[in-house]
Amino acid sequence: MQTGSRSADAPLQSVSREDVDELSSAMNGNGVGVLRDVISDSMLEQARSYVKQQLEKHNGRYFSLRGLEWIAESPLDAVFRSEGFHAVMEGLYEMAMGGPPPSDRITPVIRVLSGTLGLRHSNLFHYDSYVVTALIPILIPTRPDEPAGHLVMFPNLRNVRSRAVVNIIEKALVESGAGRRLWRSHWVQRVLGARVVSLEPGNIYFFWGMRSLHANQPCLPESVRSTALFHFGDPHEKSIFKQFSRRRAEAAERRIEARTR
Ligand SMILES: O=C(O)CCC(=O)C(=O)O
Ligand SMILES: [Fe+2]
Repeated sequence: MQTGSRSADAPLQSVSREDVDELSSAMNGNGVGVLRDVISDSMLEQARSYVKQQLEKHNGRYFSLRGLEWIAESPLDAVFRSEGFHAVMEGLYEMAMGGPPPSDRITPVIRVLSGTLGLRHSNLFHYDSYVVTALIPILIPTRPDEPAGHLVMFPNLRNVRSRAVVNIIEKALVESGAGRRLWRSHWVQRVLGARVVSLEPGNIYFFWGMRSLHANQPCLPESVRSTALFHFGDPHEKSIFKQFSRRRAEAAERRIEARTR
């Protein structure tokens, strides 16, 4: 159990076992399973105020926050702590892996794309380190003359790697500069059957983050695009090789920061 208690009287309490089955089939089929209209307008409004407030603290520049601190002070905490949400995440993991998850920890992340640093954080194709990813769109650009920053994915391009070291080497290659230039190309996206997923606030999008190479498309530097990601089930969490991939990710982040100064 993670900090804070789970709440039964909260969003997603009416999600059934059949809903989880349906999500899983959609994720296996076209890459994404969607729970529609499960985040209320008032929760979205509050989440947007939270984003606005945080963006001011970050001087209007791209930022992302990871872990238990931000979620505790965000309105999305109600989703994060709900029993229904945990049941969906655990149910999906078990369906994919045929056994219980290594822990019941969900890792929450918020991303706010804004300015030129936001552009640099677009089209960064990657595999997540977790089997199940849930994405809640908070703020998506909607003017007809501006790009919305859609999610693009190559659904289920690989299987979950049983060995951590294989996973780390493969991620380093796929997420290299050359690799990313390849995935960004429209031709490669067409040939490999990439899917463009337009995100509608109110819905929750589920996909196999560890199997599906994915990134967000860019939006205008003067627009704000914000998503919350919930990662669940890292089969390699106890591996001694984990620190290498963490260091690689941190170094990549520093390089992106340095290029926009
Ligand atoms: O913001 C998005 O649309 C995707 C972000 C993502 O894939 C991640 O943070 O792992
Ligand atoms: Fe991701």
